[in-house]
Amino acid sequence: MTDAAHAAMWERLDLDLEAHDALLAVLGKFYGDIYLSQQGRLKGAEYLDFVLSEVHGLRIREIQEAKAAGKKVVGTFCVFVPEELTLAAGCVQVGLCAGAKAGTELAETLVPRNTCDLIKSFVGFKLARLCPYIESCDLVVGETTCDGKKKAYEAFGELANMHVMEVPQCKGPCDLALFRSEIGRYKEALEKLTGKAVTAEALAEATRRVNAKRRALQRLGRLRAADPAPISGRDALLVNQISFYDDPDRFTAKVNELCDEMETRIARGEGVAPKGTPRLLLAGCPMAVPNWKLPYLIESSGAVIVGEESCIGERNSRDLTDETPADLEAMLDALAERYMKIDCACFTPNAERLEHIAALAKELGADGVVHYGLLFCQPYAHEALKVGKAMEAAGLPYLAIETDYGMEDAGQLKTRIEAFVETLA
Ligand code: BJ8
Repeated sequence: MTDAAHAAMWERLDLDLEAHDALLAVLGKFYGDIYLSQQGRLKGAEYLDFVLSEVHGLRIREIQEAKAAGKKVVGTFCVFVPEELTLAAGCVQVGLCAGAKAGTELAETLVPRNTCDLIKSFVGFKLARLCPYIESCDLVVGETTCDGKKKAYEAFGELANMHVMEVPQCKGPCDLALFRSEIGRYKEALEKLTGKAVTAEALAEATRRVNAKRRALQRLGRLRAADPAPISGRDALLVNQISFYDDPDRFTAKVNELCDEMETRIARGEGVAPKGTPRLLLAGCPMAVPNWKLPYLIESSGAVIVGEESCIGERNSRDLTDETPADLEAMLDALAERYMKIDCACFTPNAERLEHIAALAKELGADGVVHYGLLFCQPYAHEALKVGKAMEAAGLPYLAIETDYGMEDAGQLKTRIEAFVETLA
């Protein structure tokens, strides 16, 4: 696709072309510095480079072609939106990434200044007309997770066609029943959007496809237990980020190819960093594209990241949806059960998250845990304290970091990370 064809497509989507060009230039430079500078990358990382280089190009064209063929596009911000149902309704689902500082001043006209950058980013991208994914959506699905998001959706609903799912805050039987009814309400919203009923056959097929994607990510996650680490944390994060917007079947095939290559590399005793390099588990808030700051700082400080306990990471692939039910209602029950296992910090109590982090660190042979909290994120700030105590009890060195999307604190963070990594060596 030529530059002119790209530009014409973005113009049809009513993007601010000048600001969008500037964004892509910054993104390209950032990607070059953080990704292309890495040594010993897997050959399969070419897929990641290609997807990223065409993130606003070929993938958007595919989505436009799907729309022209009658498909609807659904945008999401959270892993509570069941992709199985979206695909069963014949729609394309895309994650609306929200990982860059963009349109911040505009965003602050709709949300308070002391709102996390993830929220400001999705509001800013929309108001500044910078994101071809948002502009391609026929429906945007929000969810009542943290207070910041749910109040932001009230404002965002003025800008886009929105459906908001109610996510309970506790995990008792009545909460499961509530979420089950929300699954039914989401199914109805999709049926209204497409004019077609979701069938049991379509949902069974979609569940198999989404589970296949999760199985590929689980396989990749398990291979990261090897020492030397067969893939960098940066590339593994990118795999997880891409999982939210690439075609699901292509993604699954490519990740399995990447895993084949990782197995060969492990058998040869090769990796991205020498055996014995300090290994860290990154836990906390999700890191959407292009939020690569902290992984870069960690991996340029003498450590390698071996896992991400995050929604753009293991939390999103840990649980499969039961594929055995044969009738539609039982399949919807299975979806509610699977999604209510997610251990987001928005739940109270949320002790299972502490157990998951300790277990994951052990499985991956992590030498320590770094907790990432996004500035102004209350749920993860609270849990950072609890995770610290749990890691102390598990005998795991721990560093809690709170930061935003800006680079102003990069030097200070690097000093803290280097000091932490030195204690592990
Ligand atoms: S299931 S983690 S994707 S809500 S960083 S916006 S929590 S103030 S992102 Fe999340 Fe779903 Fe939970 Fe996962 Fe609020 Fe915190 Fe901002 Fe956050």
